[in-house]
Amino acid sequence: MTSSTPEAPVRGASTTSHWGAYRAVTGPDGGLEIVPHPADPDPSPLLGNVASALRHPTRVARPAVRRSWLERGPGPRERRADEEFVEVGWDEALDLVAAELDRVRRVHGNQAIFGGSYGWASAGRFHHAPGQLRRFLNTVGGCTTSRNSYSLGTSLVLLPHLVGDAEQVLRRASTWPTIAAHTELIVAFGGLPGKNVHVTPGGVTRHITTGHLRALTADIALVSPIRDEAPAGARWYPLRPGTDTALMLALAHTLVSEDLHDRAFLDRCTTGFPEFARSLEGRDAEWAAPICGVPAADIRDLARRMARSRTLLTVTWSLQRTEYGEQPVWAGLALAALLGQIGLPGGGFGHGYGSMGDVGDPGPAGPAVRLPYLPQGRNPVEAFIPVARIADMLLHPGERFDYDGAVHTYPDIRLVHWAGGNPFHHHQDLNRLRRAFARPDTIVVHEPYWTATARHADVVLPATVTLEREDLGSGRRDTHVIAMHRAVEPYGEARDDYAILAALAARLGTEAQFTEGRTARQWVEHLYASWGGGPPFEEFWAAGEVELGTGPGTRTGTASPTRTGTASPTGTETGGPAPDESADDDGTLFAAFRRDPEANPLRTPSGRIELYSGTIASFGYDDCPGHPVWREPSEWRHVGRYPLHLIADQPATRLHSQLDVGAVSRAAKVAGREAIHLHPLDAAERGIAAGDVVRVFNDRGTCLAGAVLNTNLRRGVVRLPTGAWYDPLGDTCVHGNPNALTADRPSSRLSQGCTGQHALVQVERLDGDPPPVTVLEPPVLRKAAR
Ligand SMILES: Nc1nc2c(c(=O)[nH]1)N[C@H]1C(S)=C(S)[C@@H](COP(=O)(O)OP(=O)(O)OC[C@H]3O[C@@H](n4cnc5c(=O)[nH]c(N)nc54)[C@H](O)[C@@H]3O)O[C@H]1N2
Ligand SMILES: Nc1nc2c(c(=O)[nH]1)N[C@H]1C(S)=C(S)[C@@H](COP(=O)(O)OP(=O)(O)OC[C@H]3O[C@@H](n4cnc5c(=O)[nH]c(N)nc54)[C@H](O)[C@@H]3O)O[C@H]1N2
Ligand SMILES: [Mo]
Repeated sequence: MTSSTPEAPVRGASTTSHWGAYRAVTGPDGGLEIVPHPADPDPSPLLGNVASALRHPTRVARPAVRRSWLERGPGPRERRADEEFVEVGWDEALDLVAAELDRVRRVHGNQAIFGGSYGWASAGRFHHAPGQLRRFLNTVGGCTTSRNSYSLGTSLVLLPHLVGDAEQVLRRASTWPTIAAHTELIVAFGGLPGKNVHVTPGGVTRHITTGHLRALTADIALVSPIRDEAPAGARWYPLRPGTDTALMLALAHTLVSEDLHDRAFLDRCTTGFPEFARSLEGRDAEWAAPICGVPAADIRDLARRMARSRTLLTVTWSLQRTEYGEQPVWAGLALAALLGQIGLPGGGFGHGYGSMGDVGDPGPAGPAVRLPYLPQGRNPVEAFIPVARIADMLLHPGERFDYDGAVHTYPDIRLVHWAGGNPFHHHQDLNRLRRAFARPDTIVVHEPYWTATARHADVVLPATVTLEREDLGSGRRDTHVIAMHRAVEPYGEARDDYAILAALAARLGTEAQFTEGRTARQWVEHLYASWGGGPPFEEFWAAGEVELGTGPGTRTGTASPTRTGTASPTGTETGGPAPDESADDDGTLFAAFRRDPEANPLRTPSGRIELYSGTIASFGYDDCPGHPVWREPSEWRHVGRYPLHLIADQPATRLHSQLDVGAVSRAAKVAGREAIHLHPLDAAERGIAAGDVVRVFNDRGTCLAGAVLNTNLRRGVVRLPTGAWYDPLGDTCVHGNPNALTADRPSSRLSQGCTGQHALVQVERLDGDPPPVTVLEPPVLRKAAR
């Protein structure tokens, strides 16, 4: 990576990514150099993965078909990651996939096709792979889809019941400048992890969050089992993982028993305080202290400080990615309501500060931009799953499941079509997912890389990466719309997802409907024109960007630039089609509600914040009753045999599993495996030294990792981030993917969200030679004999 100054504009291809805008220039040695956008005050270290991964041998060069599928045809089968693949020509691959799509829809109906295709894919409004795939599948009769995200699967179901709208809490809370001006105390459940804020779905040109985090003057109570990356001067409350709700209830108990709660606010703006207050009986600081490992005196003291200060209570998204993940969000909201500061600048409740770069980012001056996206068409199939129920669905066709007050049935899936995601990274209990992937007749994957998902597919279609195609890109609070130029030729025979799907559509008779007669470039021009926010396209393209709020005609205060297409509830956490994003920020919706709750009611049954929800209570779910409760995680029954709490959080060195073969990600590996952090005393007890290869295991599986000793962990807690490319040898991932260990257990019957953040494990030193990592090489590939 080299740097640049605004005075000396860099030529080369402009582009953007989920971790920032940059240019690709040809360096003196003819290689590609990645230069951060000159306006970016704090470019992401993840840019260092791009050039090294671009031509890595694990790129998929040609269409490839699993040998057993090619020879014996579609059908359930064990799909081994180490089976041989046969490389075929594009025409043959496309004929095979089109014929199989056609067979499945004719014989079993379109609901037998799973096109949920969850995943972050790449930035770019047009070439967003899951959106492309769903548009295509909708032209051929539709498919079973998925709802919500792995990011926020629990909160997106819960919050509408409590405040009427998840967006209200997620994106319209106080901005960092407002926090700097007003907040005296930040109580950060889950911390404010700086490692996460370089990422915003769809892109970001100016990374400002790290700067704001460094400049914070408020007192910070860091409530987390991990102290890494805490802002300087934060006071650490090293609680036991999964016990935040107990701590919050005890804080609430202290406020109520010492009469520090804001009765006027509770009367005017909330419903259910009496029920909530009753449920706090016996939930005092002495009760919570042994559960969460925070002394009772500290709990009382913190509650009192919260009551005397302008307090922002924030909960990271990680806390809801757990069993009973509703509870810390609901209890946190209720606790903030007791303080009576919801709707005041710099006070109240926040969700996701430090989880994503755009939370708290004021964005461009003036209203946020509504960007165009590719219309998805209409899906006539009604079957869906909450996104993290993928393995359940494949293993249990016809079985019923609860979700948000209704009962649904899992469809019988025969064909899985995935583009832009890596379920063998993102899903839990990967040994179970392997059994689930044995059930369908056919699995088709579009991928630039030989990821574990590609290696578990039947047909792998090589996709281009961003630098090999043209697009336009911008994120939710971005200050720029970036012209994404093509910098290099496609790798091998890789094609754009759009071209792949257009060719499939041609074989199935829907090409005109899918393409509307446009080339990829014409679509990019069309989307740009329908946005209507910048100078003429040619000017935009030559300049490489439009800066929002400065150029003529940008963000005409008049009306929002038109969006193309219909809003879709999926994909917004992944840079996909976004619902309406109006420009309210700085808590203005809550501010208006607080000023006059009768005139500006919330979209809840009571019009107010629901500390008790009659609706949720009426569902009768044992695992999510009508008010927040502390529940011991069911995983804890294994604590005798598996005494260590594993935290499987987001990796600092890449985005999920993306570009794990890149230089920054590789440089952080220990003995070629993902690094696991252990407290030195926990390591010493097990005879583990820094740099050792260790076995991390429980009843579900095992993975190998490289030991790092870290005193910033609570004792008994180990941290192994997600995203090492899954490399199975039996039930062991030799490369360090923590989803070999996590449970495929939903948050609750209400939301059915992902719970991958936590698991209990044991760790021991691996003696002898560790088995080699194989995922840095492509699988065994044969040329088709003809
Ligand atoms: N244990 C545990 N598991 C977790 C989490 C956790 O906290 N703990 N977090 C979860 C969360 S929040 C998330 S969001 C998920 C993330 O899960 P994913 O979004 O599935 O992860 P990515 O690695 O980003 O996968 C994107 C894939 O798309 C491919 N790709 C990129 N561009 C293109 C393209 O243009 N076309 C095609 N066809 N493919 C492309 C990439 O190579 C990559 O393999 O993981 C979840 N998993
Ligand atoms: N570099 C990088 N940034 C990313 C991503 C990435 O892959 N790489 N992914 C992006 C995506 S898709 C998402 S959804 C967000 C996710 O944002 P989050 O879900 O908030 O992020 P995580 O890193 O999984 O977890 C944040 C922190 O929560 C704390 N924590 C874990 N368990 C507990 C607990 O029980 N109690 C308390 N109090 N604290 C706990 C740990 O300190 C952990 O580091 O991150 C985004 N940012
Ligand atoms: Mo996420």
